[in-house]
Amino acid sequence: MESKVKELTEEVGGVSIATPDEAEQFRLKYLSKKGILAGLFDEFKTLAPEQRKVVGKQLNELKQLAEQKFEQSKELSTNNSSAKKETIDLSLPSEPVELGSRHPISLVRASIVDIFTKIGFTVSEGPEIEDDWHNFGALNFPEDHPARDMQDTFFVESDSDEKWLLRTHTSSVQVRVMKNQKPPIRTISPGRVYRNETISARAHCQFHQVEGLYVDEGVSFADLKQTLYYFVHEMFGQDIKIRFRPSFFPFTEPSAEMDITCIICGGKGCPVCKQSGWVEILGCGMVHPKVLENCGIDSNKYTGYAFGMGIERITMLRYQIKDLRLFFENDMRFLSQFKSVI
Ligand code: 2NL
Repeated sequence: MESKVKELTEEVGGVSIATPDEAEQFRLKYLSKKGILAGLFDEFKTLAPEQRKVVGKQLNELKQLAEQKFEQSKELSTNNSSAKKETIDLSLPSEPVELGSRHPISLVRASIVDIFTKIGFTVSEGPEIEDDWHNFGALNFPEDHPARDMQDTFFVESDSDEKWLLRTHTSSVQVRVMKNQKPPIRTISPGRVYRNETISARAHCQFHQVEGLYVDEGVSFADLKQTLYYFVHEMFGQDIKIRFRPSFFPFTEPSAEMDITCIICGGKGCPVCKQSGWVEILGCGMVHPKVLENCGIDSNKYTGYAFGMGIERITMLRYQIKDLRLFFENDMRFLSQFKSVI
């Protein structure tokens, strides 16, 4: 038995294990319950006590050698696989860094601001939570006007006697400008406004507006028309036609609404313009003398024009967007389409 153990020690010492498969075969052959070593230990039990001393030592050494070999092979195979996983090709170009994009409403707001600041308008901003006077009273809204109703306006709960609300237009900002500055006043006020509307493809409870105001001596409706002609041609191109229709607002007299040729069909008639060839883009008029007086401006000396437009509407026409709700959902599939327009 002594020579058998010696032979096996040499054999085990010479084995080289390269793959997990070979390691398993090695374990089965030498170290498993039915393997060669288990057989040798069974045989060992039958030896005479004086033989056991010598053979026992050799057998234990053989067992240790086999176990060592097997353990080493395990390390080898795990090293190999982790080395494979971590292979990095340092010559590859790096991942591109994705740039964000500006929201279409911000893009159009910025173009509107550009167009008007080029001809001398300043930009004025103000609070989104307003008191009743700045939003309605100063603007000549009668006490029983439906806009003052809960159904149309979001009121803010407060302990004071004053009624507070979310502004329904940015005219409230222009009221502040007129109260604080002397004419000539030439300003636009872009910003978020709120109305208690049922949300649909064409209406939302929050949207964005740009209002314009020009107050000075001798300001006329002709000035208003020319300024708006200039705006539309800058915004939509020189070929666009414009028409004014009479309208009514409590804060302007006379009042008008302005249509432009439908951008989608070029005036031929389509579902967007309801086959009329025209789309409405803004309301305007001469500032009501009562509004000037409410803000401390002498209506015998000064006149003014004003206009207001929804930024969503202009953006929908400019980019042919059919559903207003897309502006507020922040769906990346929609927003990332404006990357190239930065
Ligand atoms: C619309 C109509 C309009 C104004 C806004 C205004 C502001 C002051 C005085 C008088 Cl401080 N008027 N703004 C005038 C006419 C129309 O907006 O349809 N907006 C979306």
